[in-house]
Amino acid sequence: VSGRARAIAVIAPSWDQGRWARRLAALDPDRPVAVAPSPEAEGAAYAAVWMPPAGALTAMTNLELILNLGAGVDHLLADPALPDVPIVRQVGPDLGQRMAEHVALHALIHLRGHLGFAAQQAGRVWRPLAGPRADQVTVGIMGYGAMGRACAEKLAAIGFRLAGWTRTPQADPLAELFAGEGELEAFLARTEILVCLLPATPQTRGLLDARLFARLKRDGRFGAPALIAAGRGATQVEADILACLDDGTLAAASLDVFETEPLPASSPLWGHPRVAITPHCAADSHPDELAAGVIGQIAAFERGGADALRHVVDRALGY
Ligand code: OXD
Repeated sequence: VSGRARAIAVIAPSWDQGRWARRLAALDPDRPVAVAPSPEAEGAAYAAVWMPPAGALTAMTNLELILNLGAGVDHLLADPALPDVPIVRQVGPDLGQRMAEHVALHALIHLRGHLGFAAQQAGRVWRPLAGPRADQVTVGIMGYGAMGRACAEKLAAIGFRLAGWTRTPQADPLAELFAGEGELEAFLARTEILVCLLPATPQTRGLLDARLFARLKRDGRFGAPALIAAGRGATQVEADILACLDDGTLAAASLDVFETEPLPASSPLWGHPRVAITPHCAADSHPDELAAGVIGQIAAFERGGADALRHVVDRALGY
């Protein structure tokens, strides 16, 4: 409608859409914000989405830009009818801070053998266990983008030694970085606590399997390695995680993501004494924190077009 700002549609049916819409409208009062499904949402230029139902974006004939309200875009890219407009995702400091809190907590849980103490407490057992210090243990981060870097900062402050694995070669004073398939072996050979933040792409599907866990470092002060998975469940083979926990290839695991979510009640992971489970909330998106970034991206797009956008998704790479 001429004279009116181009509208935003909020399409996030598994979240509190009204709250996102109210927050976006409060920050950009001249711009209509509509919650889907509605004719207003269907006519909007901008789609602010989290796991939109299949077809919801195809129906938006005025669509110019998709703003993914989380970091991962695997579910968007799985839609064969996804409109050919730019997609931006969340990569900012808020999600980085949350992910870093989660990863630092779980790295310390494994460093200090806390799952063992929890089991002892349940049995009223008083038995001190001494392990290594953080500076004697290497945490290896697979997926060393903005979130991986945020984790590295917190882990370095605690004293951990750090390694990172990336798709293309990078350098970082905080961590020894390894790139690509060719350097995966060297990365795994020094990693004692493996943190996986990788997106789900055809290249990462099922990467965390028994063969990979067997290549982690196990002859240091830390002993058998631990896994912290907080990227996407599609990157892991849960049957292998269980088998490796049971045969000692892995000492323990912290899992925030799963092959099937919610994790089915029948999964043996739930009751495993050396598994810590969280329900995919390591780095949740909060409208109060992220709405300003969404509005900022739209303002940049209206001023400078697609070239002015940040954190644009590369469809071929899948993130
Ligand atoms: C995300 C997530 O992708 O929370 O942001 O999984």
